[in-house]
Amino acid sequence: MHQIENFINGEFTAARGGKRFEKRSPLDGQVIASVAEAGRAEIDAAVKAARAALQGEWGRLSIDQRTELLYEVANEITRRFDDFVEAEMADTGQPHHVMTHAFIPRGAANFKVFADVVKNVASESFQMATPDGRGALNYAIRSPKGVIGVICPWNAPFLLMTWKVGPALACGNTVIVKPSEETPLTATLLGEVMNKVGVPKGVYNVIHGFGAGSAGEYLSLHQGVNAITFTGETRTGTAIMKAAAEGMRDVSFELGGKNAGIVFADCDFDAAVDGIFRSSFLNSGQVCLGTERVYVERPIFEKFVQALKLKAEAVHYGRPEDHGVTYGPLISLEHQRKVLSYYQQAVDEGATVVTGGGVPKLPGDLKGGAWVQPTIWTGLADDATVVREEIFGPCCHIRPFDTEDEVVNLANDTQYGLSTTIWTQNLSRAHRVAARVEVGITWVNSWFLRDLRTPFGGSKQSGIGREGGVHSLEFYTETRNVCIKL
Ligand code: NAD
Ligand code: 6OD
Repeated sequence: MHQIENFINGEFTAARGGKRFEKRSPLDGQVIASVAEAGRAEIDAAVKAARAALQGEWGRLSIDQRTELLYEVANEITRRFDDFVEAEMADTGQPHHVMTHAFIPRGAANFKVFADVVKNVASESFQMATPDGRGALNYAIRSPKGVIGVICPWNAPFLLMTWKVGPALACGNTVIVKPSEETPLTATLLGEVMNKVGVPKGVYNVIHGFGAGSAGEYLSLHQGVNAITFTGETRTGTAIMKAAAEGMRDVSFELGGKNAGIVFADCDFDAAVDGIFRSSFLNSGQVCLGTERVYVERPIFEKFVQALKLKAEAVHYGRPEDHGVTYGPLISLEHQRKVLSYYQQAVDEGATVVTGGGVPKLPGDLKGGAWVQPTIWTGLADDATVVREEIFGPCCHIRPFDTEDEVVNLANDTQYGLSTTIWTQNLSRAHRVAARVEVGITWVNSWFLRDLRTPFGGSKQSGIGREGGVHSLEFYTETRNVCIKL
């Protein structure tokens, strides 16, 4: 069993008073780690260390020295690739190939790409006329914001945490990471990497615990934290925003979604089925960008539903490391209960269950895990609960549509605005519809294809701000103008 400690000022430390909590495997419900729960004393210590690091060696590094260190972090993650894969599989139960092809390599990329961004993005400059004819010159400089609180979810823990920590450190800040209580392992392992490559003490800190009345709340309320970047539920974002209002601290939020997939009859049919299968069921549907509402143009509706059903019924359940496993459990029994309650509600509201709708029959100790079947519904009204609320599970409702205007209105009929995936071979239509859907990210004939230089974030209740490329610099630095009278 893992003993997971907080990582403060370069050291792994237990919580004062020895408070700990258990981390259970989503595969079978067995306890796999004992985790130190940080209290106010640990948050104080982490903030103190992070503030001291800003004034110390870290704060004095040149951009080249800092970015070289971040390259080393990325290289060491790659050297310890298998350790990260194993830790993330233990925490989430998701299949090996999801870790090796997507989630862990992205962790390394998040350090390299943002090291490159800070080296290559110029700042603005304006010459201006003045009445004396001599003029003035304005130029902008960027300074780190200070100590950044990074509050993370459990669904792609390493990818999502490093997506914030990479740019924050590249910009010269120090960080205090609060991983989800469900996924403490990879953030802790990253502490070993930081020490190994010589990142100064106090630059990267990790405190474990829960949200309200625990480490998450204490961190977001702490006045020594200059800004908070958060990924998680919209409701939690509201609580963190209230905390950040105290002291007028900046926030960057990546929140929930109820994303639409739009499939036109002129799509490449097989590619569209594969694409919607991934967007609805990858990571057992626990991807914020995932598709829980699918709209299919009427002429191909029945054929599409049947094709997606076949794929959903062909998943291979099992332990992540077992050969041929393509599908994992939900993160926890608590989340399983939530998703199953939506499965019941869909039936209560009159859904046709095309496939799934329950718990798969699995052998041996997997019976104790947080498994649910990939589930497809049709026949629900547009105001049905499972069509409106984010479920964050492996499920989608598929509804036919007849016109472009109709489907745009349906897609936009939600409080959320994170992402859309559109499937069509008509290029004009792709551009037209992409411009009309009210989301932060639209994919055409693809899904979750990421270029880290592009703006990423949500509209409406799916987020505040954009990160990615130069947009990350906007959040992680303070831009200052210098005006020189000539
Ligand atoms: P969550 O909001 O329950 O928890 C996220 C983090 O916030 C955890 O570390 C938790 O301990 C902490 N937290 C909870 N209450 C808090 C409080 N009052 N103060 C401070 N911290 C608190 O989210 P989750 O269940 O871990 O993740 C799933 C959610 O995340 C889904 O809604 C999903 O859509 C969203 N998500 C969004 C994106 C995006 O990019 N938009 C990406 C991934 C996940
Ligand atoms: O790819 C990313 O940078 C990102 N933030 C992905 C979010 C996935 C949500 O589950």
